[in-house]
Amino acid sequence: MRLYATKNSTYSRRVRIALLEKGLVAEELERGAEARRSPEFLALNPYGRIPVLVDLDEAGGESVLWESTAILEYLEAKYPEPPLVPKLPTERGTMAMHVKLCDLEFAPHARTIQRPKRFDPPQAWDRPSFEPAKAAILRHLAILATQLEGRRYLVADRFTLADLVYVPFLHFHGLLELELPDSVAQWWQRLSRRPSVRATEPTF
Ligand SMILES: N[C@@H](CCC(=O)N[C@@H](CS)C(=O)NCC(=O)O)C(=O)O
Repeated sequence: MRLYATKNSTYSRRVRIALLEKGLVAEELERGAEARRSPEFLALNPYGRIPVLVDLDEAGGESVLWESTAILEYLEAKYPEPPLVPKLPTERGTMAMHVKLCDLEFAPHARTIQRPKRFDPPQAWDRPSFEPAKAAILRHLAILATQLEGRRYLVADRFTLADLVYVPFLHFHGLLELELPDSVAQWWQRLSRRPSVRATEPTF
């Protein structure tokens, strides 16, 4: 199995966490911004984005997958133990809802702020775009806080993909200058203590 990623990529971190949780080892190939524009990489993922996972398919050929949440679902289907997806249909539906909402209501807004703050000099920051992004994040966090009230994890009282997808973005709550609601802060403390989460911390 090969994972095209970088150590500091948020979406790739999701896959790196899932691999560790499942005790799987992939050959990790760093593909920074320039390498992602190469014809070789675009032949793998025409969108030029990481993560990309290459694995053997059922016919003995190679499957190439991109989109972090699709890769997470694939890993679960092919390597179901230990499970990162609950068994009950209602729990699965709830998990899928949270995964989707993370990508619709949290990750893109977090990225609007954290990407330039991490990678660009301050004079290049589009500061006016930060305010609506932060407002959208705060709105979402308030809803998430009610979902987490009295719970240790988002679904099924254990760590699932619903929690995992948030990790790389919540990691930057300090950089985003967010004050986390109590139930979210406690959840984040719990998540950040996991060995898979600690082992994949970005270097900046
Ligand atoms: N929806 C994609 C987003 C992937 C993504 O945006 N990855 C970033 C790195 S964290 C990237 O490759 N950006 C380069 C680009 O968008 O051109 C996923 O979930 O995998």
